Amino acid sequence: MSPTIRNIRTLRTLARQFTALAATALLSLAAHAQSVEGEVRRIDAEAGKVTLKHGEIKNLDMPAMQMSFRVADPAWLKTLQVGDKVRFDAAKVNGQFTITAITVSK
Ligand SMILES: [Cu+2]
Repeated sequence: MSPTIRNIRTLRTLARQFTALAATALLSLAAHAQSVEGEVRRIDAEAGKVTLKHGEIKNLDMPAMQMSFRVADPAWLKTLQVGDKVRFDAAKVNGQFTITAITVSK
């Protein structure tokens, strides 16, 4: 076997291993549940904000309360309805409390 063919085989093996790793990483991302429980109280599409009654937000050192959040993607607001139970992640982005991920609980 020529060195070139051996190199190509090694590259193919590496590519397969990389693809398998990437798939595993994606799966673990998909399995990651948003960390905070909440309930939608008000939606302000124009302002790109949603008011949630939420549980403790550990990464923001915030107790349970009701408050309004900016959403990272305003299109998410169209998927929400007042009364929906949600799980979400929040962070402080440019000084504003911002929802970085949100899913409606089934
Ligand atoms: Cu709060």
